[in-house]
Amino acid sequence: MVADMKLVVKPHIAISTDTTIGKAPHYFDELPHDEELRLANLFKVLDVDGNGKIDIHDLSEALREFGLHHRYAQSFIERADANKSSDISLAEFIQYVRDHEKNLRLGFSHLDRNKDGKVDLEELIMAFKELGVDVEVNEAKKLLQR
Ligand SMILES: [Ca+2]
Ligand SMILES: [Ca+2]
Repeated sequence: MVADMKLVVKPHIAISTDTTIGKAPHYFDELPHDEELRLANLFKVLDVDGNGKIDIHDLSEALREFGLHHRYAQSFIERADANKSSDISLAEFIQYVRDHEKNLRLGFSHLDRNKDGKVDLEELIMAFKELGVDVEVNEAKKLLQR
């Protein structure tokens, strides 16, 4: 797994307060700390080179690792990059995912009729669409098989 390797290679040096992922500052008061930690960990996986920002190269590589085409990387960065710096900071990432998860939950509760809490193919495709990623059916299948 590339992600695991990168975690080992990544130096444990605090670059600055806003890029220290391990002890993520609490960005959003309304956000439970474990939820923020979950998003910070996801951010860390996507920040392939571990420099505290997700740029097009990080995301292309991460998507390739997930078996997705890198064309999704550009549209995601354009949508999430609030300050147009061409990369995504942890704060931007959390803000973007949170904004879209509100929509996602509405979608999930509608779709998940038997309330088993499992993500099926349809839900997964919809989840990515909400994030601005138009995943094709065969690609979503690959994700579920992981
Ligand atoms: Ca990076
Ligand atoms: Ca940015």
